[in-house]
Amino acid sequence: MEPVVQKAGVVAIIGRPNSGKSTLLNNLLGQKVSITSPKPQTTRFAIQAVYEDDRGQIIFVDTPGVVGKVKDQLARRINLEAESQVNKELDLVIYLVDHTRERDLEENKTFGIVRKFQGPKLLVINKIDVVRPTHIVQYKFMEEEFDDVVEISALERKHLGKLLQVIFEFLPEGKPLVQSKDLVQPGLNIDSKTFLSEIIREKAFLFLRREVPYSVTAVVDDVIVRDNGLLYVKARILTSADRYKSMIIGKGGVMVKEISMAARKELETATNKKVYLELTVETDPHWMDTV
Ligand SMILES: Nc1nc2c(ncn2[C@@H]2O[C@H](COP(=O)(O)OP(=O)(O)OP(=O)(O)O)[C@@H](O)[C@H]2O)c(=O)[nH]1
Ligand SMILES: [Mg+2]
Repeated sequence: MEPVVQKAGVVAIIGRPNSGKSTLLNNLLGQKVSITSPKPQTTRFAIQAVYEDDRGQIIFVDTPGVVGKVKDQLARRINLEAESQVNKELDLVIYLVDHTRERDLEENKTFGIVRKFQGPKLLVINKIDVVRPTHIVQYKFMEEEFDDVVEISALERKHLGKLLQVIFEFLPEGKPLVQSKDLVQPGLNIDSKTFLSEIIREKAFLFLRREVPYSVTAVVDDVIVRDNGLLYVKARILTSADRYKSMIIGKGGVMVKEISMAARKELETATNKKVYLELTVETDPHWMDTV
């Protein structure tokens, strides 16, 4: 039976770096739209994606985590992103916390942003698949500031159904905000070239150490479907300094090869095509000015 009441709304996922926001978004959608990694500020811009079922439509907004210590202008800009999303029209905010880490200044900075939101707020405690260490008591303390609390494991997809149910409860009645027929993919603000470059950046984040990932971005210049069905992707990793460039290339090119191979594999799964990835590394001291 068709339900009579349809719900619709915009829901932002806010949380400190690494709390699992992008993992949650991908697993709610059942499809990757946002890259993830164990390093903070993997997400650099807000990513909007649509979830839909017979209860209605949710536009999720995945936001970058706010870092405590700002090291460069990129981090400064990324840090403003979550706050600017909260100032937009939202129907609900999900505050995603990682109970395995202590509440600290960084966490409180993020909580400060969430607090400013006047509408309904959910406290979502992530990573419950991890038993120890836990600082869950510090987070439970905040319960009364929220309309509801849900414990989940974004990674292991635990209680995501329950979370969706609670989200729908708090959303207003309304018609879908985007027409499903216009949707080719759930991501609203990422075109296919951007998505391919994000996958490459994700692999760079996974393989590169220390501060090197923060010196890079990825750009896709060409995507061509060849006659034999092969997808040819020409891309560049840009880095801010020569000393990083040699680290990204690695001895005899091993590092860039590793990044490239991992990216190619995932691009093949994502596009369902054989992929040839031509990946080069370039120094561009000004790339941060253009993103
Ligand atoms: N054990 C466990 N790990 C998780 C869970 N959710 C996410 N992670 C891991 O936590 C790390 C960070 O996940 P992301 O989804 O990239 O975190 P994020 O909040 O989007 O981080 P930023 O984009 O940097 O703000 C990754 O290594 C994930 O695999 C979970 O439920 N359990
Ligand atoms: Mg993220």
